[in-house]
Amino acid sequence: MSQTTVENPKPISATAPAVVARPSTATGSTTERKGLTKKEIAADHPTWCPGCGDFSVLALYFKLIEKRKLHHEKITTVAGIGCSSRFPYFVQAHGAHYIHGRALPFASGISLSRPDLHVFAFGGDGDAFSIGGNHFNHTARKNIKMTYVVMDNWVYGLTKKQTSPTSPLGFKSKTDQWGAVDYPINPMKQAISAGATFVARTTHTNPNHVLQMMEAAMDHDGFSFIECLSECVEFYEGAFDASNPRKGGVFNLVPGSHDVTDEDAAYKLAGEPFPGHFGIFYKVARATKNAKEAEIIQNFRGKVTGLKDWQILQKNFDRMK
Ligand SMILES: Cc1ncc(C[n+]2csc(CCOP(=O)(O)OP(=O)(O)O)c2C)c(N)n1
Ligand code: SF4
Ligand SMILES: [Mg+2]
Repeated sequence: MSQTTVENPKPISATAPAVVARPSTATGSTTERKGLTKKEIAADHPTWCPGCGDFSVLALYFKLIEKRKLHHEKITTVAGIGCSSRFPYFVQAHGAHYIHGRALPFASGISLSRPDLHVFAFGGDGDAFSIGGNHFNHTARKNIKMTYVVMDNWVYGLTKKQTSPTSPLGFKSKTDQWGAVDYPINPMKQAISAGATFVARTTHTNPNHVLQMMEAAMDHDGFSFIECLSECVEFYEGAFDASNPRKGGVFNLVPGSHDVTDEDAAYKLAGEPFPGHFGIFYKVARATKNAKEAEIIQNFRGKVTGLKDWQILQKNFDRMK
């Protein structure tokens, strides 16, 4: 099963300088385009509760944009509904705060029609695995190029404490006053089994690691999924203490010997009891839907040379009569 071993990334180096040198012009002068600064990319002040883990994820997204010198026309930020899904409001860039559970179909449309930019989707455990569960599975199996960060807080935060699909058994909430009785979803297993080609796990309490995972996910040619633990201090305080060394927990990286192309080994990691390991569990190369569709379009265009796009479309409609 294993082919070449793709390593979990090495620790990140210092942030690169913020000025991009562009190729010299014919006149010999150099056009410089500065990368976006945090100030330029930050929009409204986030309305999250003080101490919410989502702040950390947003800050690291800004850092990623700064570090990788992503310009406005090269990124878009999409989300569904939930506290975590407010994310695009706080980013001064193209994006959409879309329908509950429907971030991925919307993001898929952008990804398939705009291969020149990278789509980031953000959302919560409810948005991803309850109402959006079907879309998650299908986007993963189609391997549509984008990065999906699920800010998992094991609860519905926005609607004030209902049991979510990732809430552990026994969790007392407004919908399970005597404790949750339904077996929770394991996001990592779900992603691997659905066909995601990049599956990683991180936590908001380790900023360097979040950034590393976001960078690696963005560089992956396919559907890249990150489960990022993000504490809801209002309705599930202390949920992830066991993974936080500052709270007496342990943060263990995926062992260096782990082969990320080995699906069985990835399941094994995913099945470990909390807090488990953090890092890239699974990463394989498989043709994206983007590439397959582009090939179909190119082949078709080859057969109808000389026609404009609207004429090809007209021909298609005529044929359907
Ligand atoms: C169609 C629809 N159903 C239900 C809701 C109510 N609702 C809004 S957010 C949410 C759950 C959000 O939970 P999660 O995705 O975990 O986000 P969090 O707030 O925890 O970050 C629900 C049930 C809605 N807005 N739309
Ligand atoms: S309710 Fe929870 S998830 Fe929502 S902003 Fe507050 S701390 Fe964050
Ligand atoms: Mg949630």
